[in-house]
Amino acid sequence: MNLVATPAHLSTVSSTFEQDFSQRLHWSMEQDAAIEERVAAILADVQQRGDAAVLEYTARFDGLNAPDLAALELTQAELQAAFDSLPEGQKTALTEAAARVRSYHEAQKQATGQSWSYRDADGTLLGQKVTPLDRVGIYVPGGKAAYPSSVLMNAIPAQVAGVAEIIMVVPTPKGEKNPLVLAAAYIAGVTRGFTIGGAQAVAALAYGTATVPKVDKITGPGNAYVASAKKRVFGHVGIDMIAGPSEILVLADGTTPAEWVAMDLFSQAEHDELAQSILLCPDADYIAAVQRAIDRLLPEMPRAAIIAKSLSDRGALIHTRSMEEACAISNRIAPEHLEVSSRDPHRWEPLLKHAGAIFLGAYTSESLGDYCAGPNHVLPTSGTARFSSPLGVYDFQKRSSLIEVSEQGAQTLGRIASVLAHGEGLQGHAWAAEMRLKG
Ligand code: HSO
Ligand code: ZN
Repeated sequence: MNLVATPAHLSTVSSTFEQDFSQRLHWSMEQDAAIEERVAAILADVQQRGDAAVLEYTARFDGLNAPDLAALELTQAELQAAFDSLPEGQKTALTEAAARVRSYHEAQKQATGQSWSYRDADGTLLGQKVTPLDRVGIYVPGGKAAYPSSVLMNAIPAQVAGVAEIIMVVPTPKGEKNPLVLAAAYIAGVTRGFTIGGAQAVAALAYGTATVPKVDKITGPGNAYVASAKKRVFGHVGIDMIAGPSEILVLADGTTPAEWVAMDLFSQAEHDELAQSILLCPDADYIAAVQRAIDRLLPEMPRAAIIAKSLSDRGALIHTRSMEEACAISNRIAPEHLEVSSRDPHRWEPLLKHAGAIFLGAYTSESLGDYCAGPNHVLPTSGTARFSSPLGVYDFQKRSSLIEVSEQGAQTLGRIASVLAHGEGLQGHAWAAEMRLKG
């Protein structure tokens, strides 16, 4: 991993630092034009031909042949059987993780997902009614990145929100099902599942086919085809976010064992060669210790090649002048995961504004958050934590405004509305308000 030069004070960051830094941080949101074209064609085809088109693409791209789409549905019995046949240790871990994720999201619903109303002085009732989405689709990637934990993180908040139907799609090349994914679907309360994936699965969920029901929103990560398809169907259905490669930024004061920090950097780097791991620290000796730990531990890692590529292309160990400066740089990066690996994390936390999830203290490894701490691991990446939030119960709810104007309120509001409606030249609006005025 490269040691990026010490930045000068933030307001006068040196131009080479800025350049090197922005190059490393850069993550193109642009889609490949060829992919865009292919995805557009697949979406149009599925919209037109429904089941038959989905079946053909599944045979072509996943090598999975079936007489009809119904044959690619996962039955509830199959999901349950997958769970039942897991080794005890996996059953317990999955169950405990699901319970913690559920409790966290229940607390979130309690705090942020309730209807509310009040009456003003005229007795007029004003409020907001919160309701769940009726039906959502969850995309679960297949192959290398098939994460059962992501099934929990997508399905549980939907269920807690009160979504009646949760439809999971998961590409299943050659029909080889991942038992942990099916078991997680069972534990999380997925209603129906189909072994389809790619743009064709997104299209099936967005438009509906004879077999796959049309949903109201599609969540979950996927490859470039899935990302492109989600963007294209947005508006027709809701989507959550377009997830980029994983990121971790560790703010260290030099008091955590260097191996712990090295492994935390590895834990995101091992996801993907494009993943990003950054350390910010005011202590040069500690940075050198982390570098030595990286060199020592890397050869033992089963995914050493991916980690090495991710660290050398996009990683950085950055020597800052102070922890305050490290916090300011972190805010500019707005990382997906931010570890405050400090003896005194609560001193720094108030300075941190932009991050998908903030992990406080030496014992809080990011990996615990990925699986079982409770908060969601679907988080904004690529600097989007500046304006967006973790996936949550609120993504599976919507709000309707509630208004009940009293007779008295109609007098007060009627006079205001009448003036404004005349100002806009809308006579019907004005008269609707004026008719309710007394005398
Ligand atoms: N860190 C990933 C989630 C994940 N990690 C799943 C392990 N499994 C999201 O950024
Ligand atoms: Zn992870």
